[in-house]
Amino acid sequence: MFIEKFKVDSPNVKYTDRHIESLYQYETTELVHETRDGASEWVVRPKTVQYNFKTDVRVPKLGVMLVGWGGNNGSTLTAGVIANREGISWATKDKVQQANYFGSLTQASTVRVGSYNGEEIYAPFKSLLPMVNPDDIVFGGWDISNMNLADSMARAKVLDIDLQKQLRPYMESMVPLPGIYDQDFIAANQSSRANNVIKGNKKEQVQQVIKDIREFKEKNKVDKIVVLWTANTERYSNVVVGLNDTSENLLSAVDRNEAEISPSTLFALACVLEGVPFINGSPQNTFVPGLIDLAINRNSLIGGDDFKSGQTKIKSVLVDFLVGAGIKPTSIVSYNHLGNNDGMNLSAPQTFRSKEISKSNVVDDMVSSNAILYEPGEHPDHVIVIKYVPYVGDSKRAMDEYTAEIFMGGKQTFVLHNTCEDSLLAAPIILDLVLLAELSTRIELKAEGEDKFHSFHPVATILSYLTKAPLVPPGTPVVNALAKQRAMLENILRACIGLAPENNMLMEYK
Ligand code: NAI
Ligand code: DG6
Repeated sequence: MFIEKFKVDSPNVKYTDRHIESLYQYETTELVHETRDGASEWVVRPKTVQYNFKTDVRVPKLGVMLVGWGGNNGSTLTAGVIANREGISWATKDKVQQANYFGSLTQASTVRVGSYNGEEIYAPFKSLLPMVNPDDIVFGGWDISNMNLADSMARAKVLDIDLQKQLRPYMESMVPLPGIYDQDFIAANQSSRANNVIKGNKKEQVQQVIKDIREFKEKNKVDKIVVLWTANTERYSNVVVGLNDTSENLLSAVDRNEAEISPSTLFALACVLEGVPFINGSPQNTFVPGLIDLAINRNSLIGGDDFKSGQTKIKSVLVDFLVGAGIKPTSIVSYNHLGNNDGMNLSAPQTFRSKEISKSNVVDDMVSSNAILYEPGEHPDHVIVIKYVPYVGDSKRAMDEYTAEIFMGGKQTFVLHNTCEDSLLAAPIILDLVLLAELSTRIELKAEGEDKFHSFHPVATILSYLTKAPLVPPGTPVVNALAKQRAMLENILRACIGLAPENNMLMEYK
């Protein structure tokens, strides 16, 4: 059964005009290595930590500024949100299609809230806490191409033509602001696109981005802005001592106009200086140590890296299942071919390398969780291939072969073939990222023993479910397994309304 919304009735939860406050018992464990009577053993002690959560319920008017707004993802997301807001439907060769948010965790998935008369009751994920309604988002952003969003949507060749015709009037007047173009960081094949660029040195470019954010906020009368990079994949920046290793060094490197500071780092820097959340949807190391350092010092949210849309999502389910079942994946070979501008940019070795790194490390936590299957340091062979095939356009083909060792030396091989429009997978993920980033800036918490409420750590691990290479604070474990990532996010939001984590024990029926 489905319910639209619910309210929690508990002595540990208080609803006021400004906040939802909850008192929450976090059940965890403490491990110690003890020596008793000359023998050493691991001892696990259950531990309860009390937390107070306080969520500001005043949902702001949100501005979302996309870097790479005119790209396939940027134009598809903008079009999709307008189509939903305006209730647009269109004719396809199969049926009359209504706009929807399929693929969005916040808008199209549900959470279990309990049992009623022996029936499981589900509510929308977005009903857990007050979130921005996508209808109310004002979109804007930057692109090194000056094409308006209606023409960008046509260039992307993602959406049905009847839908495009209906959306054109809404999108023609949307023109991206000039972007920061540095041909050293993206493929040479992108140069013909770059007709809309911010001039000046790096310091001036950062100042221009800050000015753009302020003007956008003022012009559109929005309360808050979130900026998200969905521009081309860049090559990795070199991390160099004295250049970008600390916040001070990064800032003075920008002042010196150092060549090795990438456009994405400049955008992120502008956002951190302005206290605006910044999310990186591409694989490059935008968040060099100096930038992370600055974001932590200024408590400004950063999240990333690289949207987890299709092949990697399946990988982080399948390998988790295999390793969890005691089966040993030994070889994973992932081919991709695609014909959109992202594919063209990734045909250069240095940008491909960024994507290869991001796609390769996505099973590490699962492998290292099972020392029965893997020797220390042992890892499945994991190969990533990406080829540019213009004819298939945005309709990416992802082909995977998984080989695993089963009982008594047997071998099991899975072959997967996935075909779908890449941007239709990415757009709802972008929406979730900005909505959840905004929400997380309204949550404060306090563990027992702490005297003041504080925000989550500015490196937003809460967004991990949506990214291939989750950015985590130094010393924090990286979790790639999809079910764990979803559970983490859902359970934190449940804690904010004083509900226990979803434990699937179903004791009511035992
Ligand atoms: P796209 O190439 O269609 O769009 C990128 C846009 O960024 C282009 O319009 C380009 O002109 C613009 N751009 C390039 N450098 C810029 C800069 N410095 N400042 C402002 N604008 C700039 O690519 P698409 O398909 O939209 O993908 C965007 C990014 O998302 C890529 O890096 C891709 O690897 C990443 N991504 C995409 C996924 C998907 O499923 N579609 C999944 C994971 C990541
Ligand atoms: C080549 O695979 C193109 C990439 O931009 C991917 O489409 C994108 O990174 C999505 O990857 P995945 O593994 O999440 O499907």
